[in-house]
Amino acid sequence: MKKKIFLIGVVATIMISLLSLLCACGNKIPQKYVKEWDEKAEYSEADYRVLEVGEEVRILQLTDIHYDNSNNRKEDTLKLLKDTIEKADADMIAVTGDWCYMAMIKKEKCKEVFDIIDSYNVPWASVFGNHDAEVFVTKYEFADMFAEYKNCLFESGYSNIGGVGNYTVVFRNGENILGAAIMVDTHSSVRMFSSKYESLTKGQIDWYRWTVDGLDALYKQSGGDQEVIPTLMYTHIPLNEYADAYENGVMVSGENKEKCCVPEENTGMFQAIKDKKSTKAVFCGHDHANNSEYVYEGVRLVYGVQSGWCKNYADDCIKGGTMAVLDGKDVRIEVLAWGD
Ligand SMILES: [Fe+2]
Ligand SMILES: [Mn+2]
Repeated sequence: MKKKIFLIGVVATIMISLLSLLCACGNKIPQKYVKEWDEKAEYSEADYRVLEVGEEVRILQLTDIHYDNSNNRKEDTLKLLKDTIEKADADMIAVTGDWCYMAMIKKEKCKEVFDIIDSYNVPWASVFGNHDAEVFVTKYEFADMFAEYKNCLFESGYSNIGGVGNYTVVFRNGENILGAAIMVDTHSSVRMFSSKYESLTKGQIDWYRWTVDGLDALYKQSGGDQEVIPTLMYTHIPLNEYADAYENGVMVSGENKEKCCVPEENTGMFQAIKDKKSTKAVFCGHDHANNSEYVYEGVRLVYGVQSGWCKNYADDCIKGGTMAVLDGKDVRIEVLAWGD
């Protein structure tokens, strides 16, 4: 019996090693996505995309759609997406990852969801979830797919700071800048099938600081009258401070029905957010049973409401989308519950 268990262990180890190797090979950066960041370079027009908006900007967050075989309500999911987008009347849609677990679905199937979102002619941005590129499909293959959609704002971003899809969207009303959304890739598990998560890199945090400085200079040139340009951050895996907020923060709304699955190590993004005084709110997904909004040390930490279903996980939680309205000073946050 022991021998049998040992053999199973050996086979499993070989399989995992082979899969890891396969993924490692797929991680090579295609030449067209190589873009080196130099901290000393000046922030320029190439560093952000612009969205023309009115006097306020409405951003609809959709998250953890999971259009894969863990989703036992796929038809409802498509209906939820359509209903929520129609109800939201948003200027931008931000999808914060876990579109579909790629080990459980074919790439083409995932495009059904992209097609629906793109069909509304609302610009949409996305960051990756831990499951999107976990097996078989790389983030660069996703980037290729996103590039086919005329309303998609996704950018792979600098290739030497860590992650794929760290980028910025500036909201402009004529000559005035209202604020910006900063999209941050929160990576995957430390190794395949683990529920321990990688941390944000030093490169990403340095890039964030540099980006806020650059954005603020633009903002001031355009006549911005706030102390610092107001920004929102969109990610997938919650920052470590979500767990701290759960313990010590002030809950504004919603509920948490599971623990906050944060990275093992806190590398300091929240400290950078506090130092820069720009980011009013952070929006994440990942923990499907959590949809709380906390204020923690002056920053709003928001869990987006899940926009899909996974069998036997958070089935009884509110589903829908999360609306943020940025008016050039502050942000109002509202849950759009599906079925209400
Ligand atoms: Fe998820
Ligand atoms: Mn996730």
